[in-house]
Amino acid sequence: MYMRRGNLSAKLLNICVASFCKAKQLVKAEAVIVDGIRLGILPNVVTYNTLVDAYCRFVGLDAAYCVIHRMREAGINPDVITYNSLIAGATKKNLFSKSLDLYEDMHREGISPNIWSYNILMHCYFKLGKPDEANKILHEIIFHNFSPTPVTFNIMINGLCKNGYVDNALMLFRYLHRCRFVPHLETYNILINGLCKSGRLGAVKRIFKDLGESGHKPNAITYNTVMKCCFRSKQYDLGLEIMSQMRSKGYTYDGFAYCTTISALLKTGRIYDANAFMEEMMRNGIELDIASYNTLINLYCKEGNFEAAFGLLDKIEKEGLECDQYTHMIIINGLCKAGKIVEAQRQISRMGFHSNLVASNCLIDGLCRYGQIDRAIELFESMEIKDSITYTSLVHNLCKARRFRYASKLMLACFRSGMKILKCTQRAVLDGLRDSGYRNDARKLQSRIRLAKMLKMLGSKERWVMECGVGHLKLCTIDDCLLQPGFRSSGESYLALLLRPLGVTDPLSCSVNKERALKRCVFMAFRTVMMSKVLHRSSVSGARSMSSWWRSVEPAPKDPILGVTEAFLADPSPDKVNVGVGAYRDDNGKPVVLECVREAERRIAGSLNMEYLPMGGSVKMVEETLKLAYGENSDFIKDKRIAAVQSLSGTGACRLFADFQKRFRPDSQIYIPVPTWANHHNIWRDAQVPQRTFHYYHPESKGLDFAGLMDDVKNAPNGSFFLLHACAHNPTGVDPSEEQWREISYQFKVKDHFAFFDMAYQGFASGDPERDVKSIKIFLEDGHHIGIAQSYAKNMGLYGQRVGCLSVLCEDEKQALAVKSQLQQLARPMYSNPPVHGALVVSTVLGDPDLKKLWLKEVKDMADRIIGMRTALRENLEKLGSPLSWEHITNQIGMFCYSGLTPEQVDRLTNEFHIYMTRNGRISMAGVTTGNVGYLANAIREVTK
Ligand code: PLA
Repeated sequence: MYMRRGNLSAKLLNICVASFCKAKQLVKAEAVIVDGIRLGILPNVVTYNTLVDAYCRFVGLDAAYCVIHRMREAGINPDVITYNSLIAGATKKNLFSKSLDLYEDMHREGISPNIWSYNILMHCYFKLGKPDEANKILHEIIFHNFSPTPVTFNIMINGLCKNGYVDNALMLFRYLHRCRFVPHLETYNILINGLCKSGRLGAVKRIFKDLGESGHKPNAITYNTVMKCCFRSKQYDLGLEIMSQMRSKGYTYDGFAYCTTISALLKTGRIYDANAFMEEMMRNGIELDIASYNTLINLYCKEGNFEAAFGLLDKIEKEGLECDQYTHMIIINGLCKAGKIVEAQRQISRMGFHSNLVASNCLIDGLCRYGQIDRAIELFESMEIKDSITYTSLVHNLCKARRFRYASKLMLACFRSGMKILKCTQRAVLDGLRDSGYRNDARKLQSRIRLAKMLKMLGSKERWVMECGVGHLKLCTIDDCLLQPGFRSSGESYLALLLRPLGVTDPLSCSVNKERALKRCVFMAFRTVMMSKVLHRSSVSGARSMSSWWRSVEPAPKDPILGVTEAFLADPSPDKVNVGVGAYRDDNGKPVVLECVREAERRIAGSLNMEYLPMGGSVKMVEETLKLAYGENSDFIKDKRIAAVQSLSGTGACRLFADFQKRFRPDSQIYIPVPTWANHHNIWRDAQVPQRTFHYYHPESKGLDFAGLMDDVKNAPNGSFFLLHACAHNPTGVDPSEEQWREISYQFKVKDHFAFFDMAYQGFASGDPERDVKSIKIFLEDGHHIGIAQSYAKNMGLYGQRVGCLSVLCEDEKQALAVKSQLQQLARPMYSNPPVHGALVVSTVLGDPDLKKLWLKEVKDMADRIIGMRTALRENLEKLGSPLSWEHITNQIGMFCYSGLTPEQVDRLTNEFHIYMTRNGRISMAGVTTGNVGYLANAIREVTK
């Protein structure tokens, strides 16, 4: 009990809650509230705001949302302070777009922002790289006569500087002076920092002077920043003067200040002062990190002050710090550069760096610098591993020593090992050879360079196994070929072997000089192989190859659903049954054209011209379709808040949305249920939207994995896209209950997820299209902005007509118009505009009350026949004495039964009984008839025995 009767007051409650929140003790704060309620003190808006703020700071936005939910349940609406906490919370987590969205939410709730909301908002805009928007906010603040706070200006100045508008920041700063706002010291510091970062030393000096006159006293941050700026602009003396001013004011020096000062002193050649500083720093026990030590060691080495450098090395050891990989190398490099080769070698052996490549490279460089090139060559030859730096530095120095032939030999060796040498060094060698009269060598070298480049292009290093189109050919470098064991003696046969696949039978017959001929032939073979490889490559990358444009195109795998129909059609058996694709059949197994559709066709026959529909399709059809999904009298339709276009049936709607998602939320992903209609994966894959999955089906219970689903929804990053089946889930036939949909919707709200409904079977779940949109209705009631893909393939039997609709619910009419125009823009280069006939059929059926009634009846008939077949299949299986449970056949709804048959069992059904279905065990109940249900049940019984 944290509250006791006697001193009861809401104020006291709030004080208690606030102090616990401040101390990060949220559990206690909650306990106080519970106690309060028990004693009759109800938390008020201040209490809740304190909690929201604490949760935002210490826990996370989701937790804060929960508090807001409780708050609303208690009848208290969030106010500007609540929203400010949320916005600040999102901003702190760098979720800047989220902050802007929250700001919009606040606006929508009719809550006016205060100066703090504006401040955070400005900060977000800057972070998002939108200084113009931030500027607009500042104008709004001034225009609405809100009093800007010093923070307002700090944010503006900082933001402008960081976005590269230093001059505007300066202008704003001067404007402050003119308006007699006295800028705070922090404002000065921010401006100085910004100016410093863009190298504006002049302005820094002026502002620093102003600061002195303004009555503020510069603090350590000011001094440090100005000093840094001076050093950065190489004004070491000025920097050092600032440093002494700072010291005279008694500000303590930190590691950073020491380091920059020492570095400046060294750069101005005041080694003595630098050492004094270093000693002082050590005396003061300032701790440096290893990177700072490395910087200092490097500076000392450059100055040739190795004593100090080694001193620092000792200090590092004494402090128990770990040297990183550079520390010793810096010293070794410094010693080499200073010509102290012996010391460097001593250091190398002390550290056990004998076979260290970097250390050896330093040594080679040092030896060459000080004219000991032969020793460098000696060292080079003894090295086991070399890199391009090793080669480049030696070749470069050999050129300097005018030893071009040796340089060219090394250069070749370098290429042969698959490494590069600097272009200018290559040129120096070639020029050098030519100038010294070795023209032939230069020419040879050049062709070798070309060859090396070609090989590099082929991605080859030392040896190549290449495909030459006619057969496999193993090739080595030319020299390697000639050195093959036994090559010289049985050269001809080896070569013949090499060249046979290329159609060369007698390579040597016409030549006198065998060895030259051999070399030449190998080289020719080489070139042919390389050419074939190049051609092969370019054919892979889409260019023309010699034999065919599409040689690299492999047959695509069969579609798991439509491939079943193909196989079914190819089967001559009279017993064959197709329960693969989800297409409705009558009880004779024949495709059905609905009576309402036939009547509509009669009515429109001849009235139709063949003009293009607009890019967005038939307006009338879209209007009727939206009514089916959003409700006959939906306000969203009246307020024109829905962006909708006619689509190429359900698939086209999904694809159009996926492309839209990729274009306008390029970094987003899509969460897809497991399992789902197989084509969903293809659609979002081809739209290049990364896919994630969420739990949906529980194989043991053959029902919904609600807990798994909710966990995945909760764990997905806020603002994720989810694909949901509005009803009659394909393939499982398992839908969430109404209560579960409500919970899903609530969690989506908490997490700010986007729900995209694929509604391919409206009417097939319950027999009534209106009842089947329950899920969508719940989401709409909860205020979600959703997207819907609708299809008339199944519920109007218009499979091949490809009529459907994509809709996206927007914030207002303006946004809806923008979204619609973008959807049309996406459609235009894909298929320009949708087909007209089916759309006219749909609008005729739905636009006529009698035809619509007939349609509703026919939908119900189809659904009822399927339900009847479910019972028949189950009963048949049970009658046959199958010991397994077949309850799920009648529990599941919609067009499919997710039977639980394994892929092997499905294969047996197909091979032994000519029954075709997808390998995931999905049975399209629409293909089951009174005539085949017994046969089907028997076959299933057989394969599940
Ligand atoms: N969404 C789902 C969940 C589907 O099952 C289907 C069709 C569609 C969209 C797309 O239908 P539409 O483009 O023809 O409007 N699924 C079928 C056919 C019926 C198919 O795979 O294309 C199936 O057998 O699963």
